[in-house]
Amino acid sequence: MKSKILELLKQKQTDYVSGEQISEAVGISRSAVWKHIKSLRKDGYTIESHSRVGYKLTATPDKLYPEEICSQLGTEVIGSGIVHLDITDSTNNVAKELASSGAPEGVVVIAEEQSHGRGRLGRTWISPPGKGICVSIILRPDISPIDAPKLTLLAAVALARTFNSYPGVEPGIKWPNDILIKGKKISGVLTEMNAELERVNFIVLGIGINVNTKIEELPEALMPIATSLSIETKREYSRREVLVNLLKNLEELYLPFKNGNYSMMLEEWKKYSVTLNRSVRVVSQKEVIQGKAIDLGEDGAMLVETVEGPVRVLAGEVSFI
Ligand code: BT5
Repeated sequence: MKSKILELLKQKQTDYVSGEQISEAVGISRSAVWKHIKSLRKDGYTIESHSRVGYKLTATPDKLYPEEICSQLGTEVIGSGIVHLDITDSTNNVAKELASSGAPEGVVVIAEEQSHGRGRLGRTWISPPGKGICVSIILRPDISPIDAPKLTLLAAVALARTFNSYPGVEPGIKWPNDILIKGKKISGVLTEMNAELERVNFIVLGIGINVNTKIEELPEALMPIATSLSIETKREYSRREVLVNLLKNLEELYLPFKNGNYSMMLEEWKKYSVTLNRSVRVVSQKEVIQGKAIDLGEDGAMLVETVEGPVRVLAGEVSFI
């Protein structure tokens, strides 16, 4: 009901819509219309009301509400459902719970704030409320668990495409899951999986983006290594627009991936890579590998030329040397 009313108010834009028109169009009583208007105001929408003329929407809050996202998506799979939360511990946790209880592919969980945003290996993702994007997407590809890392690469390409569409922003992908701008991290991907030996049950792609985050809003330790779209270009962005852009890019890459077509995506990854052809140190849970990053395998592994010969690296933290 609320989104229908919102739609009506948006259609009229500068004009008033009478309570009677809304009640007829939506099929509810005038007092029910009033209740929904109150609730929309509580959500942050500024709606003027005048006794004889009705209601007029004058401002939309900077929130990632499903009504605002859905109307602009036009996707088949990604965004098949949208869950919005003002605050949660981690959108990946919520998405995993939803997926475990049967939520379909494409469901997106968005939070304005996370109290325990996670990175890989127990690390933290910091996101000042309302400044960035914290989003998790449920996927159910028919793939084997060893192919799951490709989805991290796919998400990185979708992010790079998204950032690349803003003038003055040149994104680079640092293997496997960081998006950098001028060497500083603007976004990270946390891919989590629920699988059996041969089959993936579901994958949750968790993505964090610094959009309008100011450097002083981040902890001191991150200041020298983090950046945001607005730090880079000295202007504010509609988080809604950035999210819609990202979800569309994800869909554009994911639909072919589901049909086994991902070689173009891997080529695009290489185009955006800031890791290939660089001297790197990769610290994994088992070992430290040092050498030149020379290629990206079909499986998402990075090929490092070491003094003892080429080594395939499947996971780890890269630093440049
Ligand atoms: C990542 O891990 O970069 C994955 C981040 C994924 C976050 C999203 S938000 C939505 C979803 N829900 C979650 O709980 N998580 C996902 P990793 O490569 O391990 O990097 C973590 C490191 O990035 C930290 O140790 C910090 O050094 C750095 N970091 C943390 N917050 C940052 C920020 N806002 N901007 C830049 N760097 C940050």
